[in-house]
Amino acid sequence: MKKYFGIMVFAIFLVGCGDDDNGRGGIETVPPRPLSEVALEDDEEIRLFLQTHYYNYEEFNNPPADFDFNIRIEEIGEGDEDKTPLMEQVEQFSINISAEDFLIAEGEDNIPHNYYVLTAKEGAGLNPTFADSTFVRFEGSLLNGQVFDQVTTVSSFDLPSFQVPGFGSMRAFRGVGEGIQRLRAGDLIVDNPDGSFEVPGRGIGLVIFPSGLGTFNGLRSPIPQFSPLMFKLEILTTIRADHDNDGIPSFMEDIDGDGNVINDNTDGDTFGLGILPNYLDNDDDNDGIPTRDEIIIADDGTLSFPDSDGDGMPDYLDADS
Ligand SMILES: [Ca+2]
Ligand SMILES: [Ca+2]
Ligand SMILES: [Ca+2]
Ligand SMILES: [Ca+2]
Repeated sequence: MKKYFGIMVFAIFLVGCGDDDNGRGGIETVPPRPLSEVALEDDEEIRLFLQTHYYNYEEFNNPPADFDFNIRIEEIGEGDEDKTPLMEQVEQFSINISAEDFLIAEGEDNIPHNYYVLTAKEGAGLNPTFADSTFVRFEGSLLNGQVFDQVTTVSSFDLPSFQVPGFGSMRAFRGVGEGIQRLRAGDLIVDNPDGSFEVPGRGIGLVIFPSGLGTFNGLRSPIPQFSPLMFKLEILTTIRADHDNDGIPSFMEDIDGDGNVINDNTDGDTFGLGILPNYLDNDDDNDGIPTRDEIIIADDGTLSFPDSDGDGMPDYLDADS
């Protein structure tokens, strides 16, 4: 806990100055620590947590009649020594993060960040892609169990939003977007007589990620700086979005194939203060012909991409054809 002491004092100072709680004041005045150093430290903390805790897997394996399908995590203590630790039940993934993703310190590119996903109940539907629009329930907490955000009805998450650089509210929880993609959605939506609904086939799981996939050095009370985070997730449905309605599903507008649609902007054009990436642009090569008129959509929905001048660049991305 010692390392947080100075930060607590700073947080109190910020409140005293009437700053908002989104941490922007802190970003300008607290120098961020190196991503690589924090990533290793966070991973150690997460792995220790996974080795010393277990979840109610026995209930998920043989659900009692009144089971609420909530993940409950306990510390392995006296009488629990025979429980299987989370470490043996999670899958480990890794993605690279660069300092520029936070619009902060320079010089640290492609630093590996491990995150861990537990599938407590496999969904009956599809895996969301990185460009899908999803409907989920979630509960976000610190590793000590303190809950800082929760939606028990339904929340809509457009997954590309988690990859917009900077400290926007979504990028600060990129690990959530990654976790959602590793779980499966439900299939059928069942309406209840009282007007509510349920998705019995929904996927239920947990993602635990380092602060480089979270708020990092941002101040978002009550999350301390450089804090690993944990989210329980229920994936209700996922929609293969076509954000710009040009006929090409958004996940197919990731031209460089890096799992991120924000950084693909063939014609380099802008919109307002930001860029207009292909997945939001209905004329990707800016030749005045809508993408929809430069591709072929068969009756069964199959797409094909003509290349009239044969230069290897399909017409819809090729300004001179
Ligand atoms: Ca599209
Ligand atoms: Ca991309
Ligand atoms: Ca075009
Ligand atoms: Ca061409």
